[in-house]
Amino acid sequence: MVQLREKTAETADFISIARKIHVITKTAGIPLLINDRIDVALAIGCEGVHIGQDDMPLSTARQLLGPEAIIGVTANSAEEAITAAKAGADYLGIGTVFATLTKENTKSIIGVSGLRDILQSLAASSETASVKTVCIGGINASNCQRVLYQSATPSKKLDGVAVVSAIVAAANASEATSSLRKLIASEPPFVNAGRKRLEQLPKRIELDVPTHVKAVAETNPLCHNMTNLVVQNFAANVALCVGASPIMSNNGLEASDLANLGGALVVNMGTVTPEGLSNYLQALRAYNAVGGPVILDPVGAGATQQRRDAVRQLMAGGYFDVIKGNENEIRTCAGMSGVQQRGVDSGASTATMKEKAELVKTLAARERNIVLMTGEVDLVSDGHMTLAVSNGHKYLGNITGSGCTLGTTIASFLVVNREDQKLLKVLAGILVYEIAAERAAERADVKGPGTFVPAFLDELYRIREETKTGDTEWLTRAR
Ligand code: 3NM
Ligand code: MG
Repeated sequence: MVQLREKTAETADFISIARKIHVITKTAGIPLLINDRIDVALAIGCEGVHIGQDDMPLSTARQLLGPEAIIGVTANSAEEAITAAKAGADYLGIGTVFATLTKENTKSIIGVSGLRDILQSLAASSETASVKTVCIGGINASNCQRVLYQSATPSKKLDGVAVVSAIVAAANASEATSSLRKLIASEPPFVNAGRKRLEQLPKRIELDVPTHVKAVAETNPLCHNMTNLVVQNFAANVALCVGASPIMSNNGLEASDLANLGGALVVNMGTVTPEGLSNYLQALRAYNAVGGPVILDPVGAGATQQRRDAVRQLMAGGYFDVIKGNENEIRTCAGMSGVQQRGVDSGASTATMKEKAELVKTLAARERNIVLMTGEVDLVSDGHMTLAVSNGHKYLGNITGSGCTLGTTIASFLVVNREDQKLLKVLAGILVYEIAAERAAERADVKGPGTFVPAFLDELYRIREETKTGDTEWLTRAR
């Protein structure tokens, strides 16, 4: 549909523009709606109007335009959406999804999770469940597929998207429109791999885990780390030991070339700066565009305002296949208020295992990805099934970068066997990593955290070499 949105023209000019456009849309068989101005719609006899919350009430517009007219209403909250749907709106324009320069005085930026909440509220009642919906605000070719995918609830999803600048500010409006149409009719590149849901923890774990360990060792997948300056060296060594091919680059400009080489990306915001953040966002878009797996390590996410903002922008800026963090970091990602974190340590928790598992599962279901909360017991969920892993060793908490390099390991595992379930590959990465730590800590030459680090690298390497030859005894330690 075309909506004519004209905020400054005199009425006579508005009507004249509208008439000309209506000739075009009628020829194409496409409805034309007028924004706000019922009088203009009546004057030219077009198909309907779009009204905002501060415009003429829907019931009055309906009286004036009749039952056949298409009337759309702007909704910024679940309450507004439900009211408009019950009052007989034909569709809702839900927004503002992302900050946009196109409209002044947008009420609030609801993000993809706000959009999803509104769709869920509409789905809850039969009176509102069938209203058509589009989202609006900052939607363009780079994010429309992800927004449609991540906002979808099991019972209601968007019918489409509404855009202004993505078409009218494009060099070629016609090409931009057909490209958007193609995009929204297909799923984003990142859903194709690993989307089969894991229905139960398979007996196959003894088979699956070694398969993935071998695949990493044999194919040396590229693992692109945008990581903090504390762990660059260690992360590169861990990647090499599990069999991946690491590249450490924080330069967003080369991310597109790297993404095209078919690897995975780790975004670790341990030493985030404003410039770093824009590099991460650029890289995230590049990997999303080709469906390359991306893992977010929101280091110290709740510690400072800068970090909270960075997490929000990253999660709004693209799709992460995996979000991995400690309890506080995961809470921050879930957008819970009142999370104050000291430094990057996880701090003491008062939550029960059940509450933590619920949080992990809810966030994964909301983001339609995998969420891993590390701790003494690691909890990992795809939004349907949640697994607990209790391997590992306390030395991992006494050295720097153990969380970050787990992210690197998992990223390396996400690249291989692309059709297989992501949850199993994440599990494989965790098990290799934590069982290597247990074996290292038990070695007679390991006296503490200092001697642990090289022994840990050795054990990562040994586990992969053993697995290559078919020796999977190490996996019997999995808990
Ligand atoms: N309504 P662009 S946002 C017209 O939130 C309009 O209700 C909005 O423009 C709302 O696609 C918006 O260029 C502008 O971001 C959308
Ligand atoms: Mg309006």
